[in-house]
Amino acid sequence: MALDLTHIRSLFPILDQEVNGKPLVYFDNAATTQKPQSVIDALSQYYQTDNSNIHRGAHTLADRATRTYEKTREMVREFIGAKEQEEIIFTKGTTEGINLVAATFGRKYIQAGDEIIISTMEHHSNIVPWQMLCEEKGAHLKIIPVSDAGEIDLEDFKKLLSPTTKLVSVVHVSNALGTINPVKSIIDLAHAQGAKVLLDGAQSTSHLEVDVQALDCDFMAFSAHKIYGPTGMGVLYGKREILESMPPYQGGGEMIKEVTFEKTTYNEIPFKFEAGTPNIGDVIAFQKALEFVKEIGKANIKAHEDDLLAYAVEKLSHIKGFVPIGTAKEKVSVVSFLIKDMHPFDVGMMLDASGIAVRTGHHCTQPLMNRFGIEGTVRASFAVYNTKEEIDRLAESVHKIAKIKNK
Ligand code: C6P
Repeated sequence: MALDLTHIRSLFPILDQEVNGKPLVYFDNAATTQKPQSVIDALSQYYQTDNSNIHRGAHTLADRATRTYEKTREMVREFIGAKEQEEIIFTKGTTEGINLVAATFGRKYIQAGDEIIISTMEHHSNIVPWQMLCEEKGAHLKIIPVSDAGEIDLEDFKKLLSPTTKLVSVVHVSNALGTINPVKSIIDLAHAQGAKVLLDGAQSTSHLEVDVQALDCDFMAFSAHKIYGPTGMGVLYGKREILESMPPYQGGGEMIKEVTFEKTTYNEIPFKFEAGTPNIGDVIAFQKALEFVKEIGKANIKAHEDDLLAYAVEKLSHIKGFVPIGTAKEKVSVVSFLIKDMHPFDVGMMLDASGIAVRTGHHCTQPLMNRFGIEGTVRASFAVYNTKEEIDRLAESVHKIAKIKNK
């Protein structure tokens, strides 16, 4: 089904503006997507009519806010195909979700000599928490290599797996390359060795149909702001029995059943992991982003983005000096590249001067950049509201920029 892009774009007020005298082309969607008016309105509406602290008050507003807030939990459950609402923990974002698992599951289950496996293409937020944990516990971090195309070879992964592997934590879709990893096979292989698996779903949940039960992952973390939702709100999914066996994350209000100076008992999941007043307004506003995605349909979004990716690769690859970084067979709509003899930062500045927003640098994946022997890339990442005309503008600008050094 061809999408009505004029209509879709009209839902995103920010897109209708000029930057540096040119119509904005927003190609930094892997960093954060733009928000439809419905999300912006829902946030404002919450503060205008419902603002109250949740789960505590005995008054009407508190009750209304609580019910609306909890509705998001059910919508998220459906969005990722989880079995139960209690398996959905609200966080600040992917980073907090991963840190939560490291601080609770890690604290309890990872011991000296144990091994945790990650891949070369992880975001720093799926590297540093494990390094910190390994240092504290005397455990070891093992790294799955990536090929020149930016892919994981399952044979390499199998060689790292052993009975001492306690956790495998891998990115579902690479933010820097766009690679879609073979996570179902990774999960099955890890489970066969008795290891648990965490998926970093920051970049997959916006592009792919994700079903945590079909995948059988033990945890998955993602951020609302990359799925047309607000910043400061994210989700950690975990299987009930594992979450119930884990110690709490932070101590405070909401996560307790009863507190005395002698002993505190903890609340049930998910509240055990949600200490303090949460980001109520943004959690509620996220409903509108989920509705937006559902209305268009993930399959239609994916088909449109795949079309944009193929078009962009075709256009850009003809440009002299264009060097793609990450050419995996299975990819989402991310084009990471260099222009020969030019610094990515300079390319980004020149594109910005033409009204085109891309991200440049290491994309919080320094070990991956080291693997490719580069400092960083220029990254254009597409979302549902982007068009082929915008890609024409990118290709035209890249062509002009590349000509400076590639006559
Ligand atoms: N990547 C990018 O431009 P937070 O910041 O917690 O919402 O998400 C962190 C994160 C974790 N994993 C992956 C794969 C990610 O892509 C990100 C965020 C942004 O690529 C900002 S660095």
